[in-house]
Amino acid sequence: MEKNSRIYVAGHRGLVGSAIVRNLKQKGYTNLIYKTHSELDLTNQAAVRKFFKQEKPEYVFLAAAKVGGINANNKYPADFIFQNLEIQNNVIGASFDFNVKKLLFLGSSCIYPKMCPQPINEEYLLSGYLESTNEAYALAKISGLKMCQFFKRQYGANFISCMPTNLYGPNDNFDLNSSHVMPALIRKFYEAKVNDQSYVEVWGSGKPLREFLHVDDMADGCVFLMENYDGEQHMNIGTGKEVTIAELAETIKDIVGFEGEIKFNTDKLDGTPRKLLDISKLESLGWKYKIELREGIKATYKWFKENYMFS
Ligand code: GFB
Repeated sequence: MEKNSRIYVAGHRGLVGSAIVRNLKQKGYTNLIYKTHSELDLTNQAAVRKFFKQEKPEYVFLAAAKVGGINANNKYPADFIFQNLEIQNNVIGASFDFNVKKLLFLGSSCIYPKMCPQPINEEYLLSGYLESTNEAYALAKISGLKMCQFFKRQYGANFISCMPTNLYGPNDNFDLNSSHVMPALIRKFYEAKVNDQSYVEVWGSGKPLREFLHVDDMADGCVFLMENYDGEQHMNIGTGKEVTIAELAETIKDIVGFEGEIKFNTDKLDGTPRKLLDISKLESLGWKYKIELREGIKATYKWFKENYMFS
């Protein structure tokens, strides 16, 4: 990938896409192409093909998706599977038909079976039942990952995939009904502090374990893979470290400076008990994360206070 290569970042305003744009610019890539959702609806195949024909991207980061936390995934499975398959098929299909040199497809660690050995090795894919709360999203992402592998195997297309652990950072979704746990708790503890509330409600038992990777590390890993990896095997990306939701809540409570109580609402779902990724394959290529969890949460909280527009 040359510094003036035509690089399309699909989903450039989202959590991951915006971080990839920042990372590419920092590394001196000057010819970035992106379109807002209103300029280009990726669920519209004709519009996507017209865009690829006109813009002729050489490299594609497919970071656009319909995403959400446990609550959104559990409530809207048809939307999650249908819209993500539409987006993936349109972008991967157009990338093949318009001779894109390389495409990086982004998925998620929820593609792995609910109960599989930890840490989760890439080979465990499809070895057991999926977690029910995000089965729809997981099936879409598994299909995208496999589609890239099959285009590489059948046609020699250089389409690769990366499966990240739970991500967080600037430009995340802080809506309390559709967000992931990290932005949700940052907002909940912030609002509890400024409104002098007596407690913050945390969903579930607090017992599930989660791994968190800052999105700037995720973006750096994606650009590293685009620059250095051409294999058929999908690649896990994470930190290899996990915390319980209760520990996460205590950390965010401390960083925000909230002095009230934490209450666990066990009527809410826990979801997958653990999903710690085995990141040894990516580490063997020479890439490792940099941003530790506490430092990343402090930076995200600072961004949140300075940028979030409460709806
Ligand atoms: O981040 P999260 O929504 O998604 O939930 P998953 C992680 C854990 O945090 C669950 C708990 O056990 C939640 O019950 N939690 C506690 C909360 N308080 C809250 C809260 O206020 N909001 C939220 N959202 N969670 C997602 C998948 O699973 O992981 C997606 O559904 C994707 O498809 C994403 O794969 C990376 O980590 O459980």
